[in-house]
Amino acid sequence: MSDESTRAAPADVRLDGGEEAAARLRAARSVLALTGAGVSAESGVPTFRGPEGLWREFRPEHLATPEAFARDPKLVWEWYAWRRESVAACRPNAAHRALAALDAALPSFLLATQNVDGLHALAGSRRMVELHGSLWRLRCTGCGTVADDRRASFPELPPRCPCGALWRPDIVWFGEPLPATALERAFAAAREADVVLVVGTSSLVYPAAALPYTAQSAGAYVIEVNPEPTPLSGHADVSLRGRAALLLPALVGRGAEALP
Ligand code: BV8
Ligand code: ZN
Repeated sequence: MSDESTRAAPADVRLDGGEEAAARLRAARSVLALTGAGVSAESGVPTFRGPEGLWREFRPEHLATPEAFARDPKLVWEWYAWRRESVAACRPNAAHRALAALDAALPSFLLATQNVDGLHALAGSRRMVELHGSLWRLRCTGCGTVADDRRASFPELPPRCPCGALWRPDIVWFGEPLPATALERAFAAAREADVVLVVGTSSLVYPAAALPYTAQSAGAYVIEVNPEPTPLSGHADVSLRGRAALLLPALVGRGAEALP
């Protein structure tokens, strides 16, 4: 993990057109933040669709499905065990901390994350929904028990619940519905938001990717932070090209000092 991502951004970071974004954030009373794998990239967590997104010769889309789990639960669990082990060594970066600062400072705030790595909670985010579940929670395929589990490794793969059935990661796979309460909270926040901050996501996966559009049609100002263009970039009110760990502290810093 590079340590420059853990230091706050220098105050003179150029926001390249983000001055209005910072001003909108300063004036906002209600903010929805939507994050994806890119916000954890500078903590050393591989993104899904980046060059390092491969695991052995597999693509995530081929492993993160109920069909893959039914066909080969051991292979799917080897992927998740590998991800748990690599994420366990990662720490939140300045982007995670900037979002936690926004959470602490704003009257109305929600962070809707697609990430399953748990780094937002570690950084102190409180008003948060995990739209795609968590690497650190298991769900029994037999009795339905859901359990927090941070074991560094399992005695056997695939692991079994005391009832004898297989545990599965409590993660939303492709083709599976998102947790209803989390999704409702996220869309309610989108309808109320003055500003939506979309950070580190390729904006390809639905229904999470629909949130900024819902917010914008309800009058919100949409800010995107991503080093690359995405399908959202042409629709966002401003799309800041850059790394989250550098731009977010600058954006929020200029916003946070005057936040109500
Ligand atoms: C649903 C859990 C309906 C796994 C994930 C055909 C069949 C079935 C469904 C569909 C279908 N066609 C479309 C769909 C819908 C599908 C979908 O949207 N597919 C896409 C691919 C077209 N959606 C679903 O299946 C969803 N469920 O629709 O169910 C339903 C309803 C009722 C009843 C039954 C069914 C479920 C979606 C959730 C899937 N699970 N993850 C796991 O994590 O193990 S999605 C997966 O992609 C991850 O969760 C990830 O969060 C998500 C989005 O990816 P990103 O986070 O954006 O990551 P990515 O690598 O793509 O991009 C990183 C970005 O960061 C890049 O833009 C990069 O430029 C940027 N970046 C890099 N470095 C930085 C940075 N940004 C800032 N700073 C940096 N330093
Ligand atoms: Zn069980």
